Amino acid sequence: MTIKTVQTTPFSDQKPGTSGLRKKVTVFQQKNYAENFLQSIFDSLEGFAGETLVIGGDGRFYNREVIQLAIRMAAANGFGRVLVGRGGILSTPAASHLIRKNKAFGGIVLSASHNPGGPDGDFGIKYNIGNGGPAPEKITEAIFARSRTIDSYRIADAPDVNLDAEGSREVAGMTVTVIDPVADYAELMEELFDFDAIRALLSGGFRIVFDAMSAVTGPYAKEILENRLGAAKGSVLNFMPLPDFGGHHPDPNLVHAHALYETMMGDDAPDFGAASDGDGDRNLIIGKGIFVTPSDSLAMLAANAHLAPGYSKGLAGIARSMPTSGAADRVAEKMGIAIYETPTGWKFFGNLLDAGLATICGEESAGTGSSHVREKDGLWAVLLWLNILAMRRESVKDIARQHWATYGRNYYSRHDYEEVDTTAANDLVAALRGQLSTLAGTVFGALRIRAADDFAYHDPVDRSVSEHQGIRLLFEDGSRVVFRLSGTGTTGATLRVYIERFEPDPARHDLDTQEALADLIAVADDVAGIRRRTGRDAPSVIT
Ligand code: VG1
Ligand code: CO
Repeated sequence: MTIKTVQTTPFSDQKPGTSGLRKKVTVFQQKNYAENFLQSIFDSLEGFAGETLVIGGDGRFYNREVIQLAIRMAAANGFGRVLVGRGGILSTPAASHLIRKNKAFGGIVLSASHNPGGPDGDFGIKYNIGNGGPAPEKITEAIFARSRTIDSYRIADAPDVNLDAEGSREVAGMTVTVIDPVADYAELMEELFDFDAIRALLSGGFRIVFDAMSAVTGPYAKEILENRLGAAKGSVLNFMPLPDFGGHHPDPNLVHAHALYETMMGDDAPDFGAASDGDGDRNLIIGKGIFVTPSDSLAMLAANAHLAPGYSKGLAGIARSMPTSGAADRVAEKMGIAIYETPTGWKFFGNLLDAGLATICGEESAGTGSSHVREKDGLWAVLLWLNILAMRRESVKDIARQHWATYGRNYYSRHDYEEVDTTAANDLVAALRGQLSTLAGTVFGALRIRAADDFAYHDPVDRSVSEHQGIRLLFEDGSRVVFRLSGTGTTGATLRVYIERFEPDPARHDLDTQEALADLIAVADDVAGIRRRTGRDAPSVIT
């Protein structure tokens, strides 16, 4: 078997975003595009000779091709062993677990998460480090720098590996083991949660529905929810991972999981509804007649986590991304534990989890997770909810109401303006930055801006600093508006506007969220000139 060194020329656009490199499939299909990026990853790492690399993806179009490439290139670059999920399938949290469990050097996760798939959809490559989590900025910056000067890549001249047959074989001196993608992950879930209690709940008439959105969580949810926990057959919908996700966006929000929402709001709604995204790290939680915002879900999970065996000793701390609502802060305060506020993206939680400073983490974008892996974990959140419901034997709605009565309610919404002209979006953010020094003290009706800034994060563990992580307008009554541009989109720019208001009075906990936030939404447009600059009358997606 020969190892080839192939000459190449750099691409200028291989800068990893919030979560790896995401581009249109057609971009990845350019000659040497994926090869360059993979080699740039390997060139940015040291000391992996003979080590293990985990490889898997969310099953989207082009997954198998890039897996074959990654295997041949890992062999040529000197890895000793590759673990790959059968069919090329590994959910992001399962990949994180496998890296940790096998003490692998790292992993390559092929996914564009909630972005649409198919020949005209998106594809992505992400590198995870040995702790199982996304590579920190220091490494992603090194990968980008390397991608701009790369002149060759190394690849083994070997035939494709049969990804559909479990077992080990050799590729150019490296062992490739095709493994069951679900087994280890399911075992970990059994360690964390009281499966007997959940089984008892589900056999007592408690009905659930889980929409896998034709994405990677299907096989995991079928095995865990139906086979191991005894949920009624058919509880898991759209469980076959499809290369194009059935033509849908595998994004578990109220727009793309609308059918589930309708079911859960109907007269004969099941007791609990949930969904997950393309790569299985996000979750949507809807109780009978109530949508739980991801920010609220984080707070409610943290407040009740002790009811699950894996968290019975309590939490070391809670971490949330800056745009995520402050609901979790109130729980942390009451528990007397620390709360950490990080930039958007799971990579910033890794240090806190490794250092034992935080146990549960979450993002407003439907991501929740814990120290069990180093990625957010959609099914984990669903199982923690089920464990809590099994212990409390109250409805999701009752649990939410009691939570708000105890801690107050953080009305929260995110408005996304997708595929906006890139220049217009950059100008909008630049203009906001230009106003920062003069906004404090400005009054809009009953609202007065207390402070305005561009969020910077000082990592308490490695002391690294990450700047320009979102423009914040902080109001005197504790309300907030945050603006930032997405780092995961592939067409134009996506402007995200995050709006939050705290309401302590239980008599005012039944308001419509958009109405409760109406004056803040108006201020956001006033200050940023969203309509004027983007030409949009309304957001593309409201979550
Ligand atoms: C979005 C979310 C962010 C999340 C990221 C990756 O990033 O806002 O919270 O961590 O996606 O999630 P951005 O830069 O587009 O706002 V996933 O499930 O797409 O890997
Ligand atoms: Co995802």
